Amino acid sequence: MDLFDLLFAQQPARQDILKDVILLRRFVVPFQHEILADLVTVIQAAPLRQMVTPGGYTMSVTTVSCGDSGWVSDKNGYRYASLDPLTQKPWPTMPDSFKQLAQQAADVAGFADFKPDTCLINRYQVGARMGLHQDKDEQDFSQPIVSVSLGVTAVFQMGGFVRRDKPLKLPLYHGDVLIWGGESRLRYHGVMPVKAGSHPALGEYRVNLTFRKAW
Ligand code: MD3
Ligand code: FE
Repeated sequence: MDLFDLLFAQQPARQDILKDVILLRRFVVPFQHEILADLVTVIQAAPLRQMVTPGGYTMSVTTVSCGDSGWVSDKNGYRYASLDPLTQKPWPTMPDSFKQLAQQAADVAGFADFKPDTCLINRYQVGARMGLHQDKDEQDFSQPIVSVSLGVTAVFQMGGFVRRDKPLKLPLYHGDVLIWGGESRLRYHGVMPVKAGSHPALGEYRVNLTFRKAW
C-alpha cells in the first residue's frame, strides 16, 4: 500500500455527521466504472439543461433526471413530472446500478427499504453553486435521500430547520455518499461555489446524483 492508500484506509469509512445524517466516504469507488458507464447512457438519452426558478433565475447547475419522474422547475414552481418538458418523453429508466447503489448505501446507513423512484443528476462547473434550501417536493418525508458525489470536490453546507441556522461545512470527495433522513430529512442544505479543479474521470466537473422517493 502506498501512502495515499494508507491515509485513505485509516480514515473511517462511515461518519455520523449529525443525527440521521451519515457519510460513507468513497463508497462508490468499487462501483464507479458501472455507474459512470450508465451515467453516459442516461445523459445521451436526455440532455443536461439549466432550469429556471419560479423567481426567474437560471440555475447555475445543469440537471436531468432518470426514473419514474423527474424534478423540474419553471415559472410555475418546483415539482416532479412524469415527462421531460424538453422532449415530452418519459425520463430515461433508472439504471439498476444506480438503484442498487442507492439502496445499499441506505441499508448501510440504517435506512432499510429505501425505494428510490427518481434520480436527479446535477452537473456543477467551476463557480456553480446551490443556495440553502429544503427538499420538500416529495410526498413521503419518512423516506431518506441518498446523495452521491462524483468528480471535483465540493463543500456542502448542512444547516438546521430554519434558513438562518448557521450551516456546518463538509467537503465531499469523488465517491462519497451522504444519506439523510429521519429527524434530518428537512434540514436546509446547499453547495458552496465549486472551485476550479479536475478529476481523472470527470474532468473539470462535479456531478451529484440525488436519489429520492418522490411519489
Ligand atoms: C440534507 N443537491 O438537488 S444533496 C438538490 O450536491 C441538492 O447537488 C445536492 O441538494 C447536490 O436538491 C445534493 C445535498 C445535501 C447535503 C447535506 C445535507 C443535503 C442535505 C444535510 C442534511 C440534510
Ligand atoms: Fe437539496
